[in-house]
Amino acid sequence: INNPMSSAGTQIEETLLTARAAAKTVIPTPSRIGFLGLGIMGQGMVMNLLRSGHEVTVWNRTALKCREFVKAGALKGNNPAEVIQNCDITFSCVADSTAVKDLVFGNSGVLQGITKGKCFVEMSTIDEETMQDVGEAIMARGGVFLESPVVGSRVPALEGQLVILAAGERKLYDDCFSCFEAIGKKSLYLGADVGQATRMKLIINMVMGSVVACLSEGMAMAEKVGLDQEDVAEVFSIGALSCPTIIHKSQAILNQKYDPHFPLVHQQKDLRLALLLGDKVEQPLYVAAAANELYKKARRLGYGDSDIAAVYRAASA
Ligand code: NA7
Repeated sequence: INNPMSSAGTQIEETLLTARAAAKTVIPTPSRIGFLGLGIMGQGMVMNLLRSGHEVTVWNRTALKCREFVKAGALKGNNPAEVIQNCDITFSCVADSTAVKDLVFGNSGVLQGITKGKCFVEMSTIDEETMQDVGEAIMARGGVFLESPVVGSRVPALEGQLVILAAGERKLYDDCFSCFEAIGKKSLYLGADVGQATRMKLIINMVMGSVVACLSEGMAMAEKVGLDQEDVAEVFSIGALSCPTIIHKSQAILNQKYDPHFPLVHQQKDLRLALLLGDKVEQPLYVAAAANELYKKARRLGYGDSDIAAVYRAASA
């Protein structure tokens, strides 16, 4: 009944349908684009690259996830090295630092495909040291490197409304113009210093994780003191706290709908990484540290693959 392959297939078909609904005019670069990682974020980004007329070669660890994208016009690479060899600019968006290291330094990995002038753009949210190691390794082989984590979750990825944060080689940032146009509503170049974009992304996600954790505690307390959670959500939606995160996550809590827009396990990773960054620069992070504990508890309760709104389960346990 619970065949993960067939459920992956259904989710991807839904992704394709939603992505088709978005419309944008982009003049695609003639460069051949590679994309490694067809998770929640990669799926939306690749569809928007294809829709805007880019030539895209995809690869994913679980190869089955490539199928719908090939049907939609993508080419398929057999491994990361082959994608790099066949493309001019290759993007990567995978789970975490371990995944990035496997992908870049592993057998038939990115590094093996890098030759002089090959361009690699790392979009995953990882620790700055790994990002810098990857950048140095790419450049040591004559490649060109840009880090570009993105702000936004499943729906902004599908609708081409991400915010792209970039640092590294300026020319590569410029060469990515049509790709960033296709996947995002805004891109920012934060300088040549690789790590700056990651730092910005971690701060944004640290604040978001703390906000959603606090919302969960508020909703849990509302129930304990006999308030109707629907009333609380309504007051949020009309007051000064009315913003997409509070509105969508309070609705998710009300409806107990935790299908992943932003997997909880990734939110906890980002809090953990933000805490490490705070440690380095002696910045106290009391609120984020407490929020991190709540997400850890939610993971322990089995909600790692659910949406971050499931942190409510830990708050209300
Ligand atoms: P998902 O939906 O959890 O997808 C994770 C992706 O990472 C998916 O394509 C995985 O492949 C891939 N992955 C995980 N581990 C590995 C290893 N070891 N090697 C290669 N590929 C791997 O994440 P999102 O799309 O929501 O997020 C991606 C990033 O953007 C993340 O850093 C977020 O914080 C922001 P699979 O399909 O499981 O074979």
